[in-house]
Amino acid sequence: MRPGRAPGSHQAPSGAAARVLRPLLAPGVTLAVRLYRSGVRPLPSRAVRKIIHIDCDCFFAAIEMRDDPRLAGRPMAVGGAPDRRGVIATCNYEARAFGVHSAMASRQALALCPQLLIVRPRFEAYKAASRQIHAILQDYTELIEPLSLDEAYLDVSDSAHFSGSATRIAQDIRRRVREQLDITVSAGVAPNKFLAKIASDWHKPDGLCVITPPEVDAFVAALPVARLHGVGKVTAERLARLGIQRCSDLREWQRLALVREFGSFGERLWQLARGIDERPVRVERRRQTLSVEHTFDRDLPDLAACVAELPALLEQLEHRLARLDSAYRADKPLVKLKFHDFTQTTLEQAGAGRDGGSYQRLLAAAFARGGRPVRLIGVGVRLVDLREGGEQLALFE
Ligand code: DCP
Ligand code: MG
Repeated sequence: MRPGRAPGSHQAPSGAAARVLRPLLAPGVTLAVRLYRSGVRPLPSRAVRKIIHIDCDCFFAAIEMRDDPRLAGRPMAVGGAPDRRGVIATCNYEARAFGVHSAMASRQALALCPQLLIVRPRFEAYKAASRQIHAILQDYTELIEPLSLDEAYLDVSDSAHFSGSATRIAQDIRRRVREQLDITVSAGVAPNKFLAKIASDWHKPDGLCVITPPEVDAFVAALPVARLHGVGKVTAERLARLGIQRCSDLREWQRLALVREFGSFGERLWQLARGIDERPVRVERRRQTLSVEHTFDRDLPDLAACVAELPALLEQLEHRLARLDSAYRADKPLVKLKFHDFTQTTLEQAGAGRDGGSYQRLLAAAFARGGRPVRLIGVGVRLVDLREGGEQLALFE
């Protein structure tokens, strides 16, 4: 990837808008982001970024196959027992060929693939491998955002390694993980986080995909909307009903029309469809939500049964909120439901209070999306990080 100007980048604003906004804003990148979010055209204040996303291939399963080679070359999974309510944490690619996947009930996995071998997880081994990978990543940049044990973003825009070539850094990381840990990792290189993450998945397993700035526009246009961050099964179905399959379809929608249809997520959809994602790589991950959830021993058959569980969950949530770091402010309420078939949906409502009535309304709306017995209920709040000037941002939104 070579540095250059992003397609469609714009000059700094001038005139009345700048005069009104400038006194309220901090300089630099934040300025760009804030103005952009305020509706003024985007104005990248620096050269295009170089983001790498790395993601190990069938991570828990890869560690198990490495440590016991008898497991390799046959369908295997890591997870809970098929009796009771065990679920698959992950499985190797041989098992995936049978349709087995993460979060599937172990019993269902065995029905699809009777010869599947399911081993119990060994979290200590996974954490040790994760620490080794992290140590490798730190040789290239300090700007690392771990997402889970096997996944991280790196911002190598200012890295001096390999003459600043993000592609060669990604190749080197893959080589070193293979040599030192004896597992494979896929990597994506792109100008932002959302595309880097999609890219790391593009040539999985053991793949590298690079999306250069000039390639972004065509790549995103052809991208199925279901691949977009935040578009789950329910939203994908809703988009499909509107005739939106690919980002090129999404681009035909006015920004306001999307906001009307999807609330604040409509704004995000509008941006993603154009390959825009200004989120920085955060070294320290900020909490974005706080929630409590419970998986029930028996599925809850209807809405009334779900509503009956609300008071206990809300009480737990209040306890957690009481211990919340003062750097955060609790904002809108959210409800998550996982249905008996493991599909899930999350709903939140801007402007609603955190009272029982709000949660009950959200629960009813979430239940209506699935209309199936419920396996898990989560209740939570979205958080505003007061250190990020989130309160100021609200002025412009
Ligand atoms: N995991 C889990 N339950 C899930 C999803 C994942 O316990 N529902 C665990 C097991 C995975 C690990 O987290 O090995 C990493 O998750 P990924 O989504 O990256 O999946 P894998 O690394 O297993 O596979 P892939 O090759 O698709 O990245
Ligand atoms: Mg992975």
